[in-house]
Amino acid sequence: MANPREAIPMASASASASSPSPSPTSLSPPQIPMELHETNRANLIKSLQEHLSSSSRPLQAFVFLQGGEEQTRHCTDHTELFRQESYFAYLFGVREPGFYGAIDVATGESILFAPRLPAEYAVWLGEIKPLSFFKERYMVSMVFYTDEIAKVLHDRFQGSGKPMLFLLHGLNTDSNKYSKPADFEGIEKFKTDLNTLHPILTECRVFKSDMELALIQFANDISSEAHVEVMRKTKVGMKEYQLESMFLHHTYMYGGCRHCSYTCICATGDNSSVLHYGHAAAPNDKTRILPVYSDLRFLMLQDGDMALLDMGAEYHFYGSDITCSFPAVLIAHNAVISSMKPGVSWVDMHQLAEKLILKSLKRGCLLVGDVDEMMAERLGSVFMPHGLGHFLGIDTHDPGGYLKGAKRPSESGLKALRTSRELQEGMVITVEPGCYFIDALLIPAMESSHTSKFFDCEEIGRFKGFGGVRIESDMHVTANGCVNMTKVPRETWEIEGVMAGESWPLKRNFVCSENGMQECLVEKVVGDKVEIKGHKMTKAKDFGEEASSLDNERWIDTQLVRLNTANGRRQGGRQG
Ligand SMILES: [Mn+2]
Repeated sequence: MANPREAIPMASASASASSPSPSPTSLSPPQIPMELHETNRANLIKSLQEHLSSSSRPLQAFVFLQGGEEQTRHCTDHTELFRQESYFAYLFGVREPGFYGAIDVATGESILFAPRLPAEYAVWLGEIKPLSFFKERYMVSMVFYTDEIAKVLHDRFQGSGKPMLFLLHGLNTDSNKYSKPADFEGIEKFKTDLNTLHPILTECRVFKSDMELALIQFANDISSEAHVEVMRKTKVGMKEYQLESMFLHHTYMYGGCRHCSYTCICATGDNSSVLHYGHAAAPNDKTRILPVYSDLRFLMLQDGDMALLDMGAEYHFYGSDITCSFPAVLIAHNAVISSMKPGVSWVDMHQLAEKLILKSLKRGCLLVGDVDEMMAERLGSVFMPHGLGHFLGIDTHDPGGYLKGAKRPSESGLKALRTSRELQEGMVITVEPGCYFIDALLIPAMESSHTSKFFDCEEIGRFKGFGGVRIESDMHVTANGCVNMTKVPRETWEIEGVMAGESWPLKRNFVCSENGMQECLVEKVVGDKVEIKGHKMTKAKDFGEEASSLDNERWIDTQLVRLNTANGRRQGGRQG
C-alpha cells in the first residue's frame, strides 16, 4: 500500500468552526440517461427470447404495453398530476400520459405510439411536439400515433397469420390488484398472450442495473439529506405536517423531486404505532412534537413524544424509502444488514430481527421467559406485525416478491412479508425492523393462554401511548454482502449531535476498544487506514495489537473506527 501520508485528505479537511452556515445541500439532480430504458428493454427481450426458444415458440411477436392515462378529480376538470405507470416507465421512461409502446421480440426494435393531440392543446398546455421529438428523447426506433397502432404492427409483423401481442396481465402481490392489459381499437385483429410477459418482465425489474442503482442512490442521498434537515429544524410545538413540509421542500428544492415514493408518514406519540399514518383521515396534523431520540428507558424518564418519520423522494420514477426514529431497533437493523448476502433467506432475516427485538424487550423487563419459546408462539409479530422489508425501485413496494407458484408463509408476522425469496446480487431491498405497542395486537396476546405468561403487564402498561419505532434503510445486495444506500444518523450520539447543530456526516468519530468506544476526530481516510486526532484514549494498548503504535503514528485500521466518510457510511468495530 502507498504511504498514506501522501494521499489526499477526504473526511474533514475543509469547514473550520468559523465558516458561515453551510449550504443546505451538496447535491444536484443528476442527468437522466435514457439508455437506462434501452438497457431495460434489451434485458426483457433477452429473457423473453430465451423463454420462447426453450419452449420452441416463434419469436415473431410484439411486447405491447399501454402507458398510464391522465385522471381528473372525480367529475371535475381538475387534472391530477400524472405519474407514469411503473412497467411502462421501466421500459420506455415516458413521462407523458396516453402513450402505448411496442417492442419487436425478434429484433428488439422499439416503437412508441403518441396520442394525436388536438390543436387546442397548444393554447392550454403548450407546444405540440412532433413525433421526431419523442423518438430522440426516448431513444426508440420509431414513433407513430396511437390511431396507427393496428396498421403499423400489422405492417411490421414478420410471421404468418394474425400478429401475436404479449400483453401485461398479472397480480401485484402487495396490492392484490391486476395490471391492466393494453387495449386499443383493432385489437381483435391480433392474437394475444396474457400469461407470458408479466412474470418475465417482473423478474427483470427485481435486478437493478448500474444506471438504475445510480438513480435510487440519488433518491436516497437527497432524502437522507432531507431527513437530516428535518432533525435539525424540528422544534418543540411544531405540527407533524411542518416536518413533512420541510422534507418535501428539501427534496424538491434541491433534488428536483416532484413526486414522493409514497405519502409521508410523520407520526408523533402514539400515532407512531399506526403503520401507515399520514393518510387523508390522519393527515400528519398533530401538534405535540418533542422528538426524543434515545432508548426505551431514557424515553420514559424524559416523558417526550417520539417522532417516527417515514419519508422518501422519487427521482425519474426511481424511489427511496427511509424511516428515522430512535434507535431501539437499531440492533436488529444492524444485525440484519451484517448478515445479508446472496443466498440468505429473507424469512430467516425477518426472524433474526424478531428475535433481537424480543431480546431487547426482555432486557427492558417488558417480557419475561425464554425467547425461543416466544419465537415458537410467534410473539415477535405482536410487536412487529409487518415484514422486515421489500424490494424497492420504480415502485416503493417493487414487484417480484413472490414468483409464480411461490407460497406466502402462513404464520403470523411471516405472512406479512412482501417477499420470502433468497437474496441475490443486484436486488435492492429495504431493511425496516420496527417495534410497536398496538393495542389491537397487544391486548389479545396478553389475554391469550399461550402468550400471557410472557408479559410483565405493569411494565407494558407504562408504554401505553408510546406508539412505535421503525428504522429503515435501503440496501443493495452485492456479490459478497450488501451496501447501505441510506446515509442518515442512526446511533443516539449521531442523532443528538445533528439535532444540536453538528454537521452531517459528523466530524466526531468513535474508536472501538475492549473498554468501549472513545471519541476521536478523523483527519484523513486512506484506503483501510484512518488518521485520528484528539482522541481521549490514554493507553494505546486499549486499541489492541493492530493499533499499538497509535500515539506515535496516529494511523489505525478503519476496522477500529466507526466511520462516516464522504463516500458513504462505513461501520467499523471489532467483528464478533
Ligand atoms: Mn418500506
